[in-house]
Amino acid sequence: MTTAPPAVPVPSAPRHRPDGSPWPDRLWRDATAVLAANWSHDHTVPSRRLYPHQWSWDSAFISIGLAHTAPDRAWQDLRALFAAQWPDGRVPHIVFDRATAERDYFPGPAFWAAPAAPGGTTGLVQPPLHALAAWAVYRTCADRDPAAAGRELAWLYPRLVAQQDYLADRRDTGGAGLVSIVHPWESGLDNSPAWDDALAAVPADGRLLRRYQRRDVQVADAAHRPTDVDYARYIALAAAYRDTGYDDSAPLAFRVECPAVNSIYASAEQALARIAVVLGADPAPHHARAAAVTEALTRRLYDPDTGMFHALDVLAGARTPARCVSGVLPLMLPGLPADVAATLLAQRPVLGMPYSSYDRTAADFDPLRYWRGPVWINVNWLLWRAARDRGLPGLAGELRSAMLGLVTEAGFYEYYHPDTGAGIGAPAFSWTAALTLDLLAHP
Ligand code: 2M8
Repeated sequence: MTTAPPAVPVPSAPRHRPDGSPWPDRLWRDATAVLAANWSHDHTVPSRRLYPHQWSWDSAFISIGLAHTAPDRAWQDLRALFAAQWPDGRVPHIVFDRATAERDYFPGPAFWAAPAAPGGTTGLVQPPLHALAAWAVYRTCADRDPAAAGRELAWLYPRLVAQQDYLADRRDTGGAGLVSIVHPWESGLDNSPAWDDALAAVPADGRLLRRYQRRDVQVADAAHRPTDVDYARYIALAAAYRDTGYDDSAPLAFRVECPAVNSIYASAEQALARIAVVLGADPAPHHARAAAVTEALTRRLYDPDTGMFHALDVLAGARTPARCVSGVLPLMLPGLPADVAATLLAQRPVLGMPYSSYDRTAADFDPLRYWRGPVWINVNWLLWRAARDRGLPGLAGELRSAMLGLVTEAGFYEYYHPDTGAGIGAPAFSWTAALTLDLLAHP
């Protein structure tokens, strides 16, 4: 379904820098052009070279931006992803593009294939951001074509519910109502120091990397990517899960409760409650699960001594001491106790502005290596939304200016150097372009 480039309406809302001068008009046009160039048949790829397939939470972020310029593509991106949903409800973390060669991404479809599993996808998941995205796309599109937006929402709703039910029924390893991830890739914050302790228990078998070849370091700077030791562990974990037939009840070496994943999981229930009201369904179960997850998250992952949340290694029964941006993402949750929210807001000196992915004061803070220091637009966008929802216009304004400043100066990169603002990782990166559109549309 390759169609002509979409129309590009420029928002009428004023969009000015803090000093009153306007953000350049080219930002809107260039962001739109990045998304048009990354459109592939029926979905958007995160990056043509580094990530040439469809990624789950990328599609959620991307649809939020596309809603402003190409509503049909916004819905289509979500549809393509949910068309690949597994019978057990899981939404795969990658849907492989059949037209893309196996050698263009590792680990590709042949690596993930398992006898009883649906083909053409991985068996991992990513943060369930899609209900929030569906609601955001609906809000952007409903004024223009309410009937079409309502139809899309009605198609997605049962699938979004099944996605949440899979996580609730199959991933509550800790038994407290939180989701456990079984691989760092499931967090989306793949290389975060939050996983270092839990990963240390996973053997790093170098033979795995001799048998397979990393593709990422052929198309990106190796200093910006995970080390070979970490990558060997990623491959070992993925192969072990695959060899169980993606059985969540099998003994797996990595089971971690991540504050970011669980914040997004709870936020999804809030979005589903809003969607349910529009569709005439009952919002009460969604409100109930959102409240229960918020309570469990605070009880299990919050550390009053550091004033932030920390990932919990369920198998070892230990919280990581690492202070990562995931540890302040519970700001997304309206039900968070006010005193806890206040301590999260006080973490600015640790994480900086815009927020870095990791503690800037830590000895192993790395401004270049992905998720171990650099600034990411997607998590800053989530915090910007949280600040707006919490009635913190000062913080929301600072985050918006900081993000727009980065993309204006450097372009739409995958991530940014926290000190110099230089773009790192993949250029022409889809979620950065998409979320820029959303920032520009919301002064
Ligand atoms: C990165 O992850 C992939 C594996 O899923 C990779 O490194 O190959 C992460 O930043 C992840 O959050 C993102 O969804 C993906 C595609 O942008 O890239």
